[in-house]
Amino acid sequence: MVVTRKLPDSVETRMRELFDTRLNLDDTPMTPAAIAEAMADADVLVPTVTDRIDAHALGHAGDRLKLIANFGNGVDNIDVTAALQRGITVTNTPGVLTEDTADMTMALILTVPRRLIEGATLMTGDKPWTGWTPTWMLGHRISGKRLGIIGMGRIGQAVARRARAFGLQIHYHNRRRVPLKIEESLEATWWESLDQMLARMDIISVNCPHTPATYHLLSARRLKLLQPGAYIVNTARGEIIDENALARMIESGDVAGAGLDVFEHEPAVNPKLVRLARAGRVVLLPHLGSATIEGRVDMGTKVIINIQTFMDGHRPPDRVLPSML
Ligand code: 8YV
Repeated sequence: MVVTRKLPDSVETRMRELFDTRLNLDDTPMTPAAIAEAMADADVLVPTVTDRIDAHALGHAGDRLKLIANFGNGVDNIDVTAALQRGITVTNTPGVLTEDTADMTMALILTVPRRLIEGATLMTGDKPWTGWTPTWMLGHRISGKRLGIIGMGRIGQAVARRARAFGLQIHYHNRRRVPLKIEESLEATWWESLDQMLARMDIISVNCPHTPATYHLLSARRLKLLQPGAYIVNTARGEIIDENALARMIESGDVAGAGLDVFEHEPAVNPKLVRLARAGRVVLLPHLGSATIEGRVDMGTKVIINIQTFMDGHRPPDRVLPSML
């Protein structure tokens, strides 16, 4: 079995105890050639979001490769259809990073309108703080505003629970309406039309997976539907937003600001967004949504359970099925 990146020590130790494991102790990202080589020899591959397991890479898979146990929830780094066609099972790690990702989403929902980063940066800057004034560095109130959640799965619902406690009104767009019981408990309003929802929200939170259907879901056309005072928070995947269009609209004042934890071409960050961040208009984070030691250990445990179950001849619990794509 080949693990492409350094994982928490306890996870690596357990993997070594249970399986014949090749680890990546110095955490150097594997080149496509190194991944191809690993896929040719291994029975199990444990990749992460930083590895591209596309149809070309899968073309190098040896007959032995039967399981790709992704260390991560999103599987947009893997061509799952091509893997399944080759008889390779794909698993992911759902559930264990829900609360951490929702916390980070809520943090951005607070940080952007309340100008936390600008304020914190000022306190450690070259110029001393000149003192409190009644009209200086005013942000916008969270309470009473309308939050539009795109993608009301586990993470979207966890965001909604938090947001309600901050007095936000919950609205959502999802392919399928969620059960009435959940809607009622969150006092959430379903919008069948994403366009109509976008036009009426104060804050948008992106919490859906990246699939061919959600690529640039927030296109230039849809971004234009937003109110000029609206903010966007994205802790899902950069590809869901047309980043260039978003940057242009923030620059021109047609969107108030954004909090982004994910980017279209990670680890590259759009220079326009970096300029806007320096100007205090957007907050950028380096894909920290699930970055807690507890979360990463839980993810590792899920990966191990998926592999062990598969090796024991059973269906692993977190199989990625074509209907999920
Ligand atoms: C993970 C993520 O850390 O699980 C996901 O989908 O986006 C991240 O929070 C990453 O995928 C690890 O592979």
